[in-house]
Amino acid sequence: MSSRVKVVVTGAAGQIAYSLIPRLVDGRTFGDKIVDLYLVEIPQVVNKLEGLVMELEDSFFPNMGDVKYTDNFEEASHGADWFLLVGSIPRGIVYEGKKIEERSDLLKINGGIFVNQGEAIGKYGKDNAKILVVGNPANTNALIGKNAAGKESQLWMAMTMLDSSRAKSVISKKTGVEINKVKNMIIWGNHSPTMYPDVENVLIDGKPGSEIINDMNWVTESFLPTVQQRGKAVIDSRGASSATSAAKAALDTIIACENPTEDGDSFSAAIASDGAYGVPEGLMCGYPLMTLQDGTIEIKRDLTLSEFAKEKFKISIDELESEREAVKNLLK
Ligand code: NAX
Repeated sequence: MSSRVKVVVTGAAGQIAYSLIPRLVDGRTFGDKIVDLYLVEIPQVVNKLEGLVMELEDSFFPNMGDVKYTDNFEEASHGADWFLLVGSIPRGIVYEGKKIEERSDLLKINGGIFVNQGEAIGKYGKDNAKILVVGNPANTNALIGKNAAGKESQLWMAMTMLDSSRAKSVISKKTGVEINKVKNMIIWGNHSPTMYPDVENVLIDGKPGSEIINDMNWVTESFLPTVQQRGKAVIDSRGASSATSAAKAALDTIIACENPTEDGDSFSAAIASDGAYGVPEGLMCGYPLMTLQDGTIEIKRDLTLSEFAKEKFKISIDELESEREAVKNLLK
């Protein structure tokens, strides 16, 4: 019999979740494991999940196990292997009469949610649970959650895979190399416009970007702003934030964690710094990660950053530090 995996998804009635949840049980993300789902929403909309569950039942997913929904996160968290924390208030919506555009507003509104969810994950999640925070501001929400959970054996991550996929797409278009031959696409720092997508250590058909891309004007005037501002560009066009691409990135993060990383490659996510690459300890920082054969996830440590890269990376580290300062009352 196949083994089982229990996955908790918050924000389950939201737009990312609508694209994400069916693909958790389609037999691809978790291979042949049976996937039990526990879907979580706020009380005002939790009943909408009945309809989503109907659709899942009607979709013929042989790998789908038990599906439950609730507005009680604690109840959902018991024995879970994976937590996909998508639920939060996105940029651009009107909340209590104010349009939420600023990161500082997002930090305040969303931070509180992650204290409660973190405590429940620490108490009731599996000891080796993996937690992927998608809801923005993702890095600092993850910092708050990890701190509240207080369990080092659990792995807290914030999603930067979407930024990495966006950067791969831009590089593929620029160089004419197929997107699946663009590897080791690292996002250093924060999932915010200060992120630094590493155009030098990326491997383009096996060769480093520092050899292939000899066009610093393109890097500074086109590549960096395109990747850093892509989320805003999607919002401006759709009137809603990235959804299907964000869902795909969450699935790709799970797949990257569940399977060994190929030699030379890495995947992007933010995890707690242990001081690697000079980042202050504890900050949830975007790093190049590798999944080893035994399933351990580690920071890839053998990369060199140019002075240009260090300068860009520092801007994002400084932002992460100021966000940590802004939520210090939520960090016990
Ligand atoms: P939606 O507004 O469509 O859905 C969010 C859902 O979360 C809502 O249904 C809401 O009721 C629910 N929710 C709020 N608080 C909750 C709580 N405490 N427990 C459970 N559910 C809760 O937003 P959507 O477009 O799905 O985006 C979700 C989050 O992802 C936003 O914060 C957004 O900014 C963030 N994003 C993160 C990305 C990343 O790369 N890390 C990219 C895409 C996206 O911008």
